Amino acid sequence: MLIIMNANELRQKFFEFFRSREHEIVASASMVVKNDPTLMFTNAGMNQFKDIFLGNQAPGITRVANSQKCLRVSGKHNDLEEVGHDTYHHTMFEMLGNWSFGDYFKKEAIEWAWDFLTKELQIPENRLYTTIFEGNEGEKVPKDSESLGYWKQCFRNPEGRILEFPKKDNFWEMGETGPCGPCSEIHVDLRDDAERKKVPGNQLVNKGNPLVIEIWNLVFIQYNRKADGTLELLPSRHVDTGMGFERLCMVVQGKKSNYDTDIFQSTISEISSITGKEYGKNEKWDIAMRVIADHLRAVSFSVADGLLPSNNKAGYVIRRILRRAVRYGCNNLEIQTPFIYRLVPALVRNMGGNFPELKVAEDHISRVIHEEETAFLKTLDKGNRILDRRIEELKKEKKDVLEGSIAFELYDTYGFPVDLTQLILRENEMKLDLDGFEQAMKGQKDRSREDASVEAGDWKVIREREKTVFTGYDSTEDNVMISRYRKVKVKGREVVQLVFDRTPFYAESGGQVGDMGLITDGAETIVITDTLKENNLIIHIAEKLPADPKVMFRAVVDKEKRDLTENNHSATHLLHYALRKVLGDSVEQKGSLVTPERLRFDFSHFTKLSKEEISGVESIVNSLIRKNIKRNVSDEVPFAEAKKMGAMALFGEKYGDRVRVVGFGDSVELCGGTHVASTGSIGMLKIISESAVASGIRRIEAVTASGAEEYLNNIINSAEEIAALLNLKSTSGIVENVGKLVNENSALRKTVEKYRSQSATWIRKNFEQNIVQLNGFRLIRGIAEADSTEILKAIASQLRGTSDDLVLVTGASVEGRASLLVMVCDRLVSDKKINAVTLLKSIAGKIEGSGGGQPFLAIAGGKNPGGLQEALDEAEAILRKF
Ligand code: ALA
Repeated sequence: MLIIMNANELRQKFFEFFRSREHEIVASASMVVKNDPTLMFTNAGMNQFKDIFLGNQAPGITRVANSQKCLRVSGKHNDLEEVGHDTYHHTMFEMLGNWSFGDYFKKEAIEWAWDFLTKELQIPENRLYTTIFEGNEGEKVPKDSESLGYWKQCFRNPEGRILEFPKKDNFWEMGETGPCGPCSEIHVDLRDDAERKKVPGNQLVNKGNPLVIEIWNLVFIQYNRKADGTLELLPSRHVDTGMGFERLCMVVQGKKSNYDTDIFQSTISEISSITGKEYGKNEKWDIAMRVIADHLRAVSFSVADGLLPSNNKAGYVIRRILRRAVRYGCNNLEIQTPFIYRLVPALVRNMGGNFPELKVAEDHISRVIHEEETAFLKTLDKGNRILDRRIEELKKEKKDVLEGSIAFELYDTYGFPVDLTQLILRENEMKLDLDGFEQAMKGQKDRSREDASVEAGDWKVIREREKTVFTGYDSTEDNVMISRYRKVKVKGREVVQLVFDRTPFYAESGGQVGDMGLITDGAETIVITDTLKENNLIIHIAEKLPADPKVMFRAVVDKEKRDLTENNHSATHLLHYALRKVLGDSVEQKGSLVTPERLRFDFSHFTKLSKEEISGVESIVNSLIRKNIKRNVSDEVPFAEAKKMGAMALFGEKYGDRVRVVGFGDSVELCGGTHVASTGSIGMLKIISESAVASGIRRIEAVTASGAEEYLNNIINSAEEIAALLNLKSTSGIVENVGKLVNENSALRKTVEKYRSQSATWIRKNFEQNIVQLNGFRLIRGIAEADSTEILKAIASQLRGTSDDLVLVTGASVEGRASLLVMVCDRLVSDKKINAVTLLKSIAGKIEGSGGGQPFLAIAGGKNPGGLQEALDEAEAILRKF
């Protein structure tokens, strides 16, 4: 008998099972990946252990299990378009996994998986199928007979239960490169008895049947896929398993769809109560509810992990996911107002227990989603209007095909899916130029591929090193040996990446930019333009490869830049501390950038900082600087302990991480960056801007030390220049003096306006002395004595409202140049088709000028005031023909 459990109980059951087999249960790693250029989101439980598999990091413990939050919406594993339309694909999902780092292998992995499913959860054996790798000659990987043997011992009757599949199904790879190996999967058949009698389950394995599905994948990691496509044997053999938690819940809860489990039902019933539409009554509604329930999780967890919707990289991925949910809400559920944010509390109630980060960020997540929804609904509305306008124009032009470029613009800028555009066109009996659209799409894809293209060659290893030793906390120079290098093409430009056995160069991370500098062997000097971190490697970007990479080099960091950066980094910590003192403990760091020139600090806070708050923050920081507080660093603190010390948690810590705690008095932070020895060297901090970056997130930019000095000197110099212009001896009186000038200036403006309007009235009256009567309308024309085109405009505006049968053609010589103005009353524009722009263009040649405007008012400027009279005469001649 199947034992029915809710999701939280089931997760705990899995942990218990592996805990009793000596596994340590570790936390899920962040779903948003930092420091790995090949991956934006965690897409499998094994990601956080990649370096252990590759041998770059020693495992602390050899048996581990957990539940990992994964997102599969980009790169090698991408299920986005499936989500909602079937009942078992997701963007975000939980992967239950157990791992052996060079410890147990196939036998235990298979036996335990079998025991957990059939004994612990009592899933009947006759519903299970397993698969093994059939082997591949090209790859020189043999058939996995070993696993076959173990599975045979599991089943009471193995006949027809163990199936062989090729590389596509049974050789698992993390991405284009990286750890990989043959795998063995467990599939479950959930169809009812009649169906199962008709078609045996083994014919449906790996065939896309929603009720015959894979639930657990056991990967036997033995290889590393290299950039040149070949496999290299790893130093040890590992186990990496992944079980789809949502699918397992479905099985255990006796459901036929993942969305019918308690994981999703709480959100779906919330959607039902908001929309008044019941789940399970209408396929169109159901798809939308599944999409929304799924996407809500993906977006909320990403935001909890520190990501914000934006226009590039990972931020763009979650923006697209959220927009997809909004569109389904609009199209299928007919809700045109933001509502997804209202589902956040239900999600947090359901999942916050196992994922506390969700609970902490609940408010923030709701606000971010609300803001995105609101903005996107506006954009959709704009897109609708653009499409409507173009359809009207096409109708007038008697055309029935919309240009591909417009559909593409709607798609690209307004998030309009092309099938929606097509639907609207069909309703108007029109079609889309689909080829044109696809061409535009392809153009964009090519462009973004070029932008993102990074081609990395394979590493040439000179000396095996587990990890580079970073020596740059204490000094900025060291003797180093190259341990590996490779050539990399970034956007078509070739650079060389160097890894050393030890290095004083700080690699970009935690907001602090990477060091620059040089390496030299005495004969040759190579410039290092940047330093990056990739997994556990510290990579130096060099312009070229040294002639002899095997010798020893003196590595020298650009110390001036490093010192300036350190000032800014330590100041960032003090700023964080001061912000919490002034604004309260709800202030949390949301991001930072520390360069030699300035610092940028993003933090959670909902209102603009007042002038007093800003000065309060500055004054706390500057007094801490003047106290010259000594740096206090503890290295290699286990992650959990550091949190206990009260240091702020960061994003992206991984299992096994040991962290560094940096303190300046009461300011204590987890930080791997480099810092001043004592705060006095920062000199001073000056905030130069405070702004909003997203809902609930503010950004402060500041400068320190010589940067602050320069900033203040610039302001003082400007003040002194103003004082000199005002003939003042010092800057002390400039505020009152400038204030007086501003007031005088506005009074003068008013006087000038009054004078111009009077002058316009006088000139108009003069012109009205000799009005020319033409065919159904009257012409007023004349050259005005005016010192500004504004007077001509004033005459036009006085006349425009007074009657509906007037044309005004007037000009003036203003500071040696000619101005010409044509005004046509609205009725003449529509009835007589007199157009001010056309008329102006035909006479502007006389003043050697050009201009434009609207059908009722057009203005030109020209070089030749002598031609004004001729222009007026010409206008009259033209108008006589109407
Ligand atoms: N890494 C394996 C997977 O993701 C378990 O399927």
